[in-house]
Amino acid sequence: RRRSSGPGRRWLLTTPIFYVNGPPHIGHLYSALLADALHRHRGLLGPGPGRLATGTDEHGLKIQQAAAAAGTSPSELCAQMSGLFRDLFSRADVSFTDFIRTTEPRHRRAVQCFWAALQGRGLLYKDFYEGWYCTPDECFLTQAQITERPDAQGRPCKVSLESGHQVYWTKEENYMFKLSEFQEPLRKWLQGNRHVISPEPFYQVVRRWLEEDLPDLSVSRERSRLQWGIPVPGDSTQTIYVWVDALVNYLTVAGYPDAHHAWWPAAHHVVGKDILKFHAIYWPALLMAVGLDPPEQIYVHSHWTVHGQKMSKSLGNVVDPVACFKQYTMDGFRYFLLRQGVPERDCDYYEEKVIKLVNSELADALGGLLNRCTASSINPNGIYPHFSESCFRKGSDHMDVEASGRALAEDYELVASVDRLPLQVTDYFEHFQIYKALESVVACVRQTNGFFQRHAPWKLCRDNPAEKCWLDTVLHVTLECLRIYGILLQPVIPATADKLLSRLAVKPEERAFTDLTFLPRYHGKPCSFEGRRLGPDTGALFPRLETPIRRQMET
Ligand code: MET
Repeated sequence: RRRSSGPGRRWLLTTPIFYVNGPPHIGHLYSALLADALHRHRGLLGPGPGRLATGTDEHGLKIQQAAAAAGTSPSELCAQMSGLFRDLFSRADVSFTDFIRTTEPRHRRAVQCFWAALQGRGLLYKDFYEGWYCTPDECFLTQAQITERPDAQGRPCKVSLESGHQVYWTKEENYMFKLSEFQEPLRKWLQGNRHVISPEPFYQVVRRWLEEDLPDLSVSRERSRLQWGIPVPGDSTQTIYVWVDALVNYLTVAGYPDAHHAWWPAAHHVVGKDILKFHAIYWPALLMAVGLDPPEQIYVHSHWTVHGQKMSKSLGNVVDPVACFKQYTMDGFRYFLLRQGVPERDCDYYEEKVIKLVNSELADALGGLLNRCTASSINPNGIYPHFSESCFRKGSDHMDVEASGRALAEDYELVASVDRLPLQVTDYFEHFQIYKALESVVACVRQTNGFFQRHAPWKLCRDNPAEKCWLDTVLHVTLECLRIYGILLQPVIPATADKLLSRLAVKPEERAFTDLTFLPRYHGKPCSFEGRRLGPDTGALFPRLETPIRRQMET
């Protein structure tokens, strides 16, 4: 079992840096949220040192053309679009510690140093490159990777098999990187690191790619065709290929070329499956080429469809994340994407699905539970009441009703589930299965609601000492469950978790994973919460989302 986190381990988590030829959509947001949740989760396991970097990929033909089409300069287009990404991620509470733009001087310097290192090791040579190039994907394709399809006018045209985007024949003098020399080292690296790419099916995909031919890679373009990029040091007729430029951003944020040693190779990259080859083949090869270690971890996710269709400008179904925050709240939408997003496969977004999920799990199950155990009718003093061992007996034969106190077998099962939950959640996060972590939290929330319902504390009488004892214990256990859920949910729904924990009077310094000991009194330890006054009531934890009127009228 790998352990990619844990106290004392450094991590440099990264998202892809995003192309600025268009505004951000939910796919970009999803990448950033996955990385954010991992970053926050590790921060809760123990204090750093950890970083989370994101940013924008601003060079290349595609941006040059987008700017020309918009009648603006590339630098203006980049500044404007990069600002949109940055705003979105700030608004989404993505806890990035660095936001890199590839047009920054620190990056230009890193790329030029990196290039010089490649050249110094004799791994670049000039040659006539001839082949297919796909501008929207910014990549070179082999004959086997293209197919023919009619264009809008019905004329036959060549397109990429994978993306369907048009390709065109290029023939020019370029610098080539001796990628072919790295086929064996890459195979060895993967063989020795079965967990380096997760989920597992993507690891297998990369292994298969490495069984095929690995030709050398063109790493520059003629400056006459591509001006918007970093010039090749010492050769003003050539511009560095945008993917080499982009990948080096991970070193730039680590402090390359002077100060990256503390952070490299603690790199953990979150990437979409469409850019897997760049991250799992080209990037490790480039790193090996300059004598650096490949990344420690590559987390791969799939894409979002909308009503079963691919998002595309031409279909007009691109989902604007800012509108989603307005409609579902920030935490509501964060929760939806991370709870429904399964990295192995494409997932589908539609409005009703978000509303249903968020209402049932956040508003009803979690919010309802908090409401029930803090209601003044049931908890008139507004405190964290006492736990009584005579009601829940540790180590008793739970099937023996007499010896087990008032608690039933199902109640002991609840305690066992919540005891197990923190480790389970951490394990799921470490295996990049955040959706499963959330699923297991929700299962416990439902179990706790069952517990509350089963014992109907509203029917117990405070004036009867035995009943009061049991009533307090039921409330104590429920509040303890909520405290655990609040702590565990912080990486995914930070604002809601904060609201929940504040209502439970859990202080900011009591919210790390080291504070997760559940129900200490049951385990024979002191509980610092007993008798504590609850925090102020600031209204429903998560207000139910309304189905939009538009939809109501349609149905
Ligand atoms: N700009 C690329 C994309 O958006 C990612 C580059 S990550 C080094 O697909």
